[in-house]
Amino acid sequence: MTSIESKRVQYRKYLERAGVIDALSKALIKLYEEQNKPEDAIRFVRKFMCESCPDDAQYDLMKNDLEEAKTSISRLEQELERLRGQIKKSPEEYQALTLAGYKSLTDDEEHVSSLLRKYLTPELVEEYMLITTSAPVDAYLYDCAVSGFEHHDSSVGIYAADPESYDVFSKIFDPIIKDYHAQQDNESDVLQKDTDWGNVDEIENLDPERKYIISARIRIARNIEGFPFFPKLTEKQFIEVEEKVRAATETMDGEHIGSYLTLGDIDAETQQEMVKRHIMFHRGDAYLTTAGCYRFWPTGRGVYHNPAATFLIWVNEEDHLRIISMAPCGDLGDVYNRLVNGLQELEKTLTFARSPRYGFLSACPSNLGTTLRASVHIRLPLLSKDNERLVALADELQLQIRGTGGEHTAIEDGVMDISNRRRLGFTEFELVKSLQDGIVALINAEEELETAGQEG
Ligand code: ADP
Ligand code: CIR
Repeated sequence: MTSIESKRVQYRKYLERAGVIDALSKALIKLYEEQNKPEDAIRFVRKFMCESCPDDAQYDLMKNDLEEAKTSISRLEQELERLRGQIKKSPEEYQALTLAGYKSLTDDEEHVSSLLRKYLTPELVEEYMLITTSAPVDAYLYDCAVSGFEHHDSSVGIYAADPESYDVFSKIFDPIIKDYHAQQDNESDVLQKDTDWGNVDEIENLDPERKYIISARIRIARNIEGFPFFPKLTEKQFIEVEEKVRAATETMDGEHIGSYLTLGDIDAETQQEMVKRHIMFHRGDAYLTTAGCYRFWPTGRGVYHNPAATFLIWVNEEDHLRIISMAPCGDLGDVYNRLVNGLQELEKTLTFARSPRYGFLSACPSNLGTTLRASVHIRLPLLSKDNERLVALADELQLQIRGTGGEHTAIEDGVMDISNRRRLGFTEFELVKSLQDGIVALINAEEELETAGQEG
């Protein structure tokens, strides 16, 4: 007997000894004898074999228990956050955490690509680890860098805990910002141009035949002046920000008219469904978790949107506001126009944090300046098979490629999210136009591959 055959025999004997063959046979005989064969045969077999399986009523009870347990966990988590917030770390603790975080980052020889690692020197750690931004926020370098200290695979690795962090810790933020936004040789005091939405009519429908583009979206980030960013927002401030945004949406007009939904009122299933439709954000990004973004969740979080879900405002996701315009096609012009009008309405009542050097301020340095990310979800099956060419083209065109589930998700079935990589150093119009030109170039490249395939 070969060794495989002998293993088979041994396995069969084991199944017989354990009563598995007998139990399965009985279930199959029972199914055979059933006059009305059930639609779900597997459920029938499972039920027959499982003596202590719950009946439907027990199952409903267990489901309710689970829901209650989840609510209770969420309440306890909030309570824990509140209590944690009351424990103030001493300067010595901050110092020890900063030194340990920096050591772990620099000891890691495998993950070396974050901008935090590239620019944070022992001298800067020494200079900054014990100073803070103004009271009552009192943000330390550690509050900004904790995410990068823990996640060595970060691309940036640092968030500003409040607007002042950019100035107080400028020797670490400034080179990171210049590097990320390709401004290395810019010696000017002003890195961001004045806001310019340009001639909206020059932005067009990029795929009128709906062959490649599934949807288009432009978002900008805004933070309300006078409040810290998410790492240092208090529970009360999360609520205040939400209230300010909700009040500002009351004057919305025309296609911007919608309603505000606070996250606490949305059940988990509906929320999941809204995330899938790209209407709502979810909790769970590992980098943001470490940076403290989900403290007091779901307090102060929510979304405003019109019935068509083409104009939306996310409240307290990563920034205080993410203002979003979308369309289920390639009409970038329509999307752009709606975004500009919606923002201008909000600006009548809200004042947003802006720095003379960096433009509009966001928690993540990658979003500074215009804070604008224009993206299309696009199907490029041939180009996506030639990853090297796709990446080279994207680099040349200053485009970023993500999965369609959002940042840090994978590309599936040749469908990807392509957006402008840079947000600072250019006007809003220049960036949207650059995405438009980039997408036209990618579609041309895909068409060339289609033609080559037909000819070859
Ligand atoms: P952002 O930083 O722009 O908010 P994410 O990559 O985290 O970016 O995406 C947030 C959400 O927006 C995700 O649900 C993502 O699928 C959705 N999204 C991004 N671009 C588009 C697009 N062009 N069409 C539809 N949904 C989009
Ligand atoms: C990181 O550093 O990787 C995360 N904190 C996210 C950075 C922003 N996103 C990006 O560069 N694509």
